[in-house]
Amino acid sequence: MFSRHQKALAVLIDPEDTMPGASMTQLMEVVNACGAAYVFVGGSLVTHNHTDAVVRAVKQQTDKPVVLFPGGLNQLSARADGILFLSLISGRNPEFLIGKQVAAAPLLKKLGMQIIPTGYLLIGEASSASYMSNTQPIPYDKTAIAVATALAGEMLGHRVIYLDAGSGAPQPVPAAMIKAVRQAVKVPLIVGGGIRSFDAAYAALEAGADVIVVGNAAESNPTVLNDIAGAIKTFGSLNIHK
Ligand code: 1GP
Repeated sequence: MFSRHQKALAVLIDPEDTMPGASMTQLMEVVNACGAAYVFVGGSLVTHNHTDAVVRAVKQQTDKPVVLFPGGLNQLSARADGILFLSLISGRNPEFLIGKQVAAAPLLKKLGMQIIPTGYLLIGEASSASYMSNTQPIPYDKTAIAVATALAGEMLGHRVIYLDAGSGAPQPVPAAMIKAVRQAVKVPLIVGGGIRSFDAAYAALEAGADVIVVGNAAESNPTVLNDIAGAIKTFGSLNIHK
């Protein structure tokens, strides 16, 4: 679903913050108009079982692929086009490396959606994701550890590497780290967390991100997506990938 040859924007909808309704409709109008390639759905802490209703509402409002980015087993939906089948390889918590995946696999097999094996790295400071997963993120300046971890993820068979500074991160993943990981692995690279502006998006893309993920900034001000999509356009691609 992801490509190393065309840069793309994914907009993240956290079902804890955005339910079907006026604010989702407003967000989806901008998502459709700005040329985002994907909608991701998921969150670190979702306290209800309405993810399916959120995915249904999103699918009613866009034809872009909807990809689950689940923080837990209560965030699955048969209506999604695919799932980032995450293994939290920056951490050492077996539940998030393999435990939840074992619990989810039989159900996912029945649902038949595209499974995207994803080596997931939390970067930077403590975040909701690091807290909820009981794992330590890789510090912003420990580039060599991020590179070694991403390499191990690729060697283990992950098809995508996702560097995430965490939702609402004060600083995005540093360009130097993205660049070093990009040089080390061949698989597509997703980068997210704290990307709120054209400049931050441009820096991540220039450093080698193939897909940038924007959540919080779009939830609080959907029109920022137009600026961020502009950063994608400067790299000559704004496309929907299947
Ligand atoms: C978090 O990468 C995503 O998992 C998006 O982060 O909400 O900060 O954009 P933001």
